Amino acid sequence: MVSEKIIYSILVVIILAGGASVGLLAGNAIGHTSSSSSTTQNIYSLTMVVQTDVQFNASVGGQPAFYVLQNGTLESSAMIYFPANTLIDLTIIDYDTGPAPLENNSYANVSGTVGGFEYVFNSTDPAGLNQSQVVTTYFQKATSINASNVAHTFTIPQLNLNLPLQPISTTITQFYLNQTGSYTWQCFAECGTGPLGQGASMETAGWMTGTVVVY
Ligand SMILES: [Cu+2]
Repeated sequence: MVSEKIIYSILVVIILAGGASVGLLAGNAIGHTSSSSSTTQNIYSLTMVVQTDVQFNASVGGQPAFYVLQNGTLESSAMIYFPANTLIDLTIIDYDTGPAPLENNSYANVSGTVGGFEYVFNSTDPAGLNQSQVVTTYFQKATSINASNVAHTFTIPQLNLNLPLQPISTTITQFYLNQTGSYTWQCFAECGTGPLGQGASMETAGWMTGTVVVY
């Protein structure tokens, strides 16, 4: 038990360190592109993390899950809150290593973001890249991801928001949600159990689906 606890603590530290450095990087990259604007704008920033092999239950075993990184901890994604009519800066760190088949290939396309693209940092693996390598080589502006290389999506169908996520990647997006209310968010990569991959995590709130509240 003691060693498990230590390993868990180390994992949390790695996740938090990774999140912080990527956040700084994103701030720089996006700050530079918008520096010509002189108006001050409220930005709501949120970081989410996809962890893999989280124990679902004894019969299912490990499943991937989305978490919200808040107050220094990974919290449930069953309810996610976003302010309406505010620029939302959402970073999603995906530690999952492999792709999953898409329910429909259109989920490989980015939609609902400012400019219709997302920034993809194509290695969340802490492999000792220096900052200049990261910025010049690994940051990509993408309007879609190769459909065979999507690990998960963060999708709010009713609000036309679709963010495809590559394996072992960090994705940075900016968007507005201009309609208050409660909406379902869902992953549309078939990453769950069963013949269609739509069981377990895919149908359980706080794993690969949940509610988004726009207030
Ligand atoms: Cu998924």
